[in-house]
Amino acid sequence: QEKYLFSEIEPKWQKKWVDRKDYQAEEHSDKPKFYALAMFPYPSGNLHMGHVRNYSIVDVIARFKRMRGYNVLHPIGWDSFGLPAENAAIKNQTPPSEWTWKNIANMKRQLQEMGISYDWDREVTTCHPDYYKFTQWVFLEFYKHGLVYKKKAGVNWCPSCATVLANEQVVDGACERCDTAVTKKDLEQWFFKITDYAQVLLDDLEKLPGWPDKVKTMQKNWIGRSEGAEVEFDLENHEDKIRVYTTRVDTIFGVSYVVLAPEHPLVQKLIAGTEYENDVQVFIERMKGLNEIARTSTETEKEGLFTGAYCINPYSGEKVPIWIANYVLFEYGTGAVMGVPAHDERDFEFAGKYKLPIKTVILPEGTPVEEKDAPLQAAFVEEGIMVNSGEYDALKNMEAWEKMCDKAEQDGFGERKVNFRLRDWLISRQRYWGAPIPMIYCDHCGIVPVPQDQLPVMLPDDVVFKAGENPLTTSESFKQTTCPTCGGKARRETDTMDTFMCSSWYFLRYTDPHNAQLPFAKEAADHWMNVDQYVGGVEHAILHLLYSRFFTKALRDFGYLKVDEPFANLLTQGMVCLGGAKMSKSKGNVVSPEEIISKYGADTARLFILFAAPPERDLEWSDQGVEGCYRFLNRVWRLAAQYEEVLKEKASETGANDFGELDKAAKDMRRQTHQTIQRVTSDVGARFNFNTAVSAIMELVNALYLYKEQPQVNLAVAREALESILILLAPFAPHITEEIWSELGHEDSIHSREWPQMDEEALVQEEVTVVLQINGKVKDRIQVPAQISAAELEAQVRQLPRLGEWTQGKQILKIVTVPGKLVNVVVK
Ligand code: ANZ
Ligand code: ZN
Repeated sequence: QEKYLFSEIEPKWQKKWVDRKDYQAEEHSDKPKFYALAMFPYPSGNLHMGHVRNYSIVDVIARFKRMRGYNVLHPIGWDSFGLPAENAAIKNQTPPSEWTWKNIANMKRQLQEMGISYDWDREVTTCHPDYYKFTQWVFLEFYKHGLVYKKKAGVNWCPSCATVLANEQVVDGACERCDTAVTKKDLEQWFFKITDYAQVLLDDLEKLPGWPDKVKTMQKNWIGRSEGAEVEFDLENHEDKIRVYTTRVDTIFGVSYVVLAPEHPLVQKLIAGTEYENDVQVFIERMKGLNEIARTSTETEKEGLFTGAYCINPYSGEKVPIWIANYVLFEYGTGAVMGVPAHDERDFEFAGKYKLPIKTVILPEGTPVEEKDAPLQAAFVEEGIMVNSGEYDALKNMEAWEKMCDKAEQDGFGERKVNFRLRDWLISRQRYWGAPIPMIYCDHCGIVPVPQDQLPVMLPDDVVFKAGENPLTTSESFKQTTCPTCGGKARRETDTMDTFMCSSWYFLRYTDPHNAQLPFAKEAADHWMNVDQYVGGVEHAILHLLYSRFFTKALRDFGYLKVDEPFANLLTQGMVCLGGAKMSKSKGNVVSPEEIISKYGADTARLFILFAAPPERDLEWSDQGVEGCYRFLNRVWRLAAQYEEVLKEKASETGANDFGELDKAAKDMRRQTHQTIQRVTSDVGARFNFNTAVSAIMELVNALYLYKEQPQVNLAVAREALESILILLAPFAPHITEEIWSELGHEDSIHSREWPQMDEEALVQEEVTVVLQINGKVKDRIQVPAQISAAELEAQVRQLPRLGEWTQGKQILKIVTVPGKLVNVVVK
């Protein structure tokens, strides 16, 4: 064929690969396994360039590993529950399922048009009852093991729409629909006890050398382990005590106030019937309107109010005023803190604003003790020597820390305490398009889990979609049920699950996607897990990865699999940008993959996106870059066309390895072929430097074009070069390489070929000329083997017959060698 007609080639091979099931993972195989996984997409409607990048990266890895002799599992599926489908349902009055399945069909077509080597038999779709049945099953399993509980928790509430809002529906603190200020409302909701796994989730980050450090740091900060102490302050004129959590008990002689979170139940007791009651109540109401982020942001002005009550410092016996303030969170620690303005920046600011005393209790080492009461310009937050702290004076503050904790423990007013920032995971959503939580409320029996053999709890169709209501509560057929225990009348839970539940175990389902009894069989999971290479956006670096790790560890503890970490290696790909900004609809700077593919073909799109930047870096879109890749593929096409005829003729005469006598040009050609094999193998296999791998292939193409112009061409060498180009390029541009491969007369798929072996001998550069100097003066030029070492070169020079003549009996002091270049003999 003369012309490179990608629009004919690509669909032809895509169909063959799918029909022949070329990329099916083998159930039983002697080959080592390799599990390559891209984060599965949300079916929003169309693929964007971020998807193209993600899936192209994993496809190169999967294809490469297959050619390297692995039994590769490379699946795909759909993270298909969630809010957009429900919003579309309200807007278009079509069921969320219709919208979702239509999008899946479209995106599946687009994926197939990219020629990604998926095992389509393992496709999973989280909104399909066959899948969410097991999401429910997993929920019940966690429930059985005491890792699920119900409690009251605040949700975003729009007073005007009278509805619960997801975080995404709150824009700058207001309802996205009606712009009313969003408040908090307490509802009974379901939680997963991820905090039981906080320590091990932290510790096991150590087991993940194949993860980017930045992701591990993000996880670590999110888990937020904090070592401190809880200390009790007695209340003046009250039975109750205030327990504070502090990481700096060593500063406790510097406490000038104690602060409670506005929601702290003690606040009501303290103010009841006092002159402070009204003002405090107003303050609390105002705080309820603000979410946690707004309240604790360093940007936010610290605000507080005195409650009129006092407590007693257990170490100093001093009387301490009790305040409430916006920056104290009820959900963290004990919801109460001690304020130490001299040693905490936030407290320093607060004390300045409200004229509270600032008392130094730690001085920098070396500061004269006389300066202990000098006014401070800023909080001193470093380590130092204790002052103004009674019996602890003159100690290093960390020693005082230990002694003070000992005292609290001995006297029973406190103890050492480890806290985590990590909260339990609120999985309840007051939404329709999610997996129904499989729980039943019976007046007799209370909360009854749906027996696992009665799953799935199906989403009903007879629901009304209107803004401001959980559609599930509009379905009587769904709500009314019978109690599995007593058979009496009962009511179904109408909350559905956070979609992160669906995505926390999908990688396990791929190992056994058709299992009707269990989410996956242990043997299947044990065989395929863990995922050898996971690739996705850094936006999932915290929650998705943390929840998936939690699920894997818990399911391991329940006995369902043996690995304890789901993802052995993680690659977080960079963004695709245009004009320096991430491509996004809202910025209007998107390039549609479909357009690029129809104009240049999938191979060009893939090649560009892999060539333009290393996978972890951001990638700047460039039309010229795309053109360049397209031209390169055309060049490969023409190169093959020109060789095809000659090669076909000679193919029978020359055996695969029968190169005969090689002239210099042929040797150079072979050397570059094998250098390229070496380069691409390590760039792709060890470092994911796809861009440099592609450049090396491009250079090899150039070299072969030149070689072709030689008066005498060794066809075995040329063919080896051409076939190497094709095989090395195959993971990047799978269609064109497959087409040329078959045109060359091969019956098998290029993608089932073995990856080429680098031939050490071909790398040998035979002889080079080395300059010989005596005391820096050029005396001669000698021919030596190119690969010669410094020691060998020196030995050879010492044996030169004419050496004595040149040195004229003088003593040789040393011989300086630059292998491949020169030798300098220093004499005296
Ligand atoms: C007194 C003190 C003095 C503190 C000092 C710090 C420095 P991490 O490391 O994040 O655990 N704190 C405790 N509970 C809080 C809550 N519910 N809301 C807001 N702040 C809270 O931080 C622990 C420190 O954060 C604690 O130590 C407490 O302030 C504050 F020189 O106690 B510290
Ligand atoms: Zn019952």
